[in-house]
Amino acid sequence: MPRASRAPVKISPKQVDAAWKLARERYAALGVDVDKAIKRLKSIPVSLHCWQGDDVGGFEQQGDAIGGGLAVTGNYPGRARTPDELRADLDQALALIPGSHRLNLHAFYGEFGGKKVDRDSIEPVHFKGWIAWAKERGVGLDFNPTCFAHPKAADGFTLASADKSIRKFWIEHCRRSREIGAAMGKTLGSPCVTNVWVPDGFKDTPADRMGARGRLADSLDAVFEKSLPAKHLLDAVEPKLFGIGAEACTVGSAEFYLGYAITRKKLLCLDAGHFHPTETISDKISSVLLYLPEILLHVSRGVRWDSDHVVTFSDDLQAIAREIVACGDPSRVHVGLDYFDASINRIAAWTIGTRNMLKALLLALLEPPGIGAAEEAGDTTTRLALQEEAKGLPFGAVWDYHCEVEGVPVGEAWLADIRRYEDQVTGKRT
Ligand code: RNT
Ligand code: ZN
Repeated sequence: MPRASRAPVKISPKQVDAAWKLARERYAALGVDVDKAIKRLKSIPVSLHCWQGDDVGGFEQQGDAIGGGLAVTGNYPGRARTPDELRADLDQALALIPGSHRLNLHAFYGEFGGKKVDRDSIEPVHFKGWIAWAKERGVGLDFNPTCFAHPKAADGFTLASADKSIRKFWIEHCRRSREIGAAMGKTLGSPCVTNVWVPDGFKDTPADRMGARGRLADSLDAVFEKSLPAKHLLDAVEPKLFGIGAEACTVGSAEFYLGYAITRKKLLCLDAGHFHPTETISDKISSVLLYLPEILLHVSRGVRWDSDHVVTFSDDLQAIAREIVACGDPSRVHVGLDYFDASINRIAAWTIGTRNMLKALLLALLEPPGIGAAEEAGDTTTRLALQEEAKGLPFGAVWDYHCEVEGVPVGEAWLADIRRYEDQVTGKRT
């Protein structure tokens, strides 16, 4: 793989400290307590999605196409091929990200010891390696049933299938996934957000949308029949606009799941790539938090047909982070990432996206209170002026200081670690 020949620029602790001191004063003048902002940032975990590490492959070794309207493009070397490789890669990424975070697992990442364990037979024991890894690191786990990449999902339908035996199979898979989530939450002492996303949808105009949606609602009710303690498990459901091969109608649409989540008291998962191109999830957060105590985010980046590009420090991301903070209690919003790019170093993809998420949260936590005060006074001119001036404030100096204190590389220096790991580990994988 081609590499730029430059060595990453290192910033000395002295430089970091000098810039931080000036930044702190500049923010203080605007009424912003920078130390408090950093303290709050440290209390917000981001759930890293395991599937960036192996192109949504999983460890069943069945060779089923990914399906479900999902597509991963790129062939950068070094994909994790085993649970141990994936865990080592995650350790490398986590070492470059300040704070303590979570890991979001999919059911087909279980450790099945070379045996064929079908999705309707998975058990907590298949995840004991992951639970031990998480426990050792003080990392919380989140979970997802995997309702794709399977012969019984090959026609694009799972919980909403017209075939009762197919529905039964996926109901059992999702029920077991909840039990696994609850076991993870119990062992780790932190609730496991278990998110149900199904790909079900029609390529072309359906004759009977209502029938499919009724079946999905009934299947979900069967999945959630057993009540499990909220201190171990939080159920979430995830809508989508369309997927490849499901362009005309996705059964689990935004309206479907908004109604479902509110009536069944589930978390709604807002994925940033699952709406119309001009729609943003930032604007939805405050609305859904009026009706639901907690929500889940899949922070992603939609680009044309794809909903899963690496998260960049975009206006969209900044707006999402701002709304998480502005709602008053960020603990009501569970922040997960959801993207997969196989065209660049996968550990860099995790690192870039997670660091961006945290940077955006920090920026939000540093918002000058004058902006809100101007709005309260009805002075929209001052609001806009302050919003725009805030964009030039030295938040990067605060971020660098945070990285320095947390013992992770400052600035682009993390890239050197990934290159070293690439030379020694991922680059040697075939
Ligand atoms: C698919 C959904 C879903 C998946 C993961 C792998 O469009 O976003 O969350 O990306 O479960
Ligand atoms: Zn998602």
